[in-house]
Amino acid sequence: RPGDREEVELGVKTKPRTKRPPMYKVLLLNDDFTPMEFVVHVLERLFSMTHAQAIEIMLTVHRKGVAVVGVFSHEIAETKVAQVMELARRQQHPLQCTMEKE
Ligand code: NFA
Repeated sequence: RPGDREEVELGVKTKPRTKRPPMYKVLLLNDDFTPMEFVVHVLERLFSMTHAQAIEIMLTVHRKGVAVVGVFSHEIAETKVAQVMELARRQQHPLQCTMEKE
C-alpha cells in the first residue's frame, strides 16, 4: 500500500504489540463402547482431575457427545491428544480425542 513504508520508517501508526500465543481446546468425543471407568482414568491421569471432576466431565461427554477437557499451548495440546489416543489404542478402545484453536 502506498505510504506503508514511510509509516514504518517514521514509526507512525505502528503500535508495539505483544502477541499472546494461540491456545487450543482439547476435546474428548463420546462413543458407545469405551468403558466409563477408562475415560475417568484417562482424565485423572492425563488432565490432573480429581475423581469427582473426572466423573463430571466423563458424564458430560457421555450425555452431550463432546466436552472440552483442557486448554493448552499447541505443543502441549498435541501431546495430550497423542497420549489419550495411545492409551485408548493400547486397551483397544475407540475413544477419540482432538484439538481445535480456541
Ligand atoms: N458412552 C460410553 C459408555 O456408555 C462412555 C464414554 C464416555 C465413552 C465418554 C467416551 C467418552 N460406555
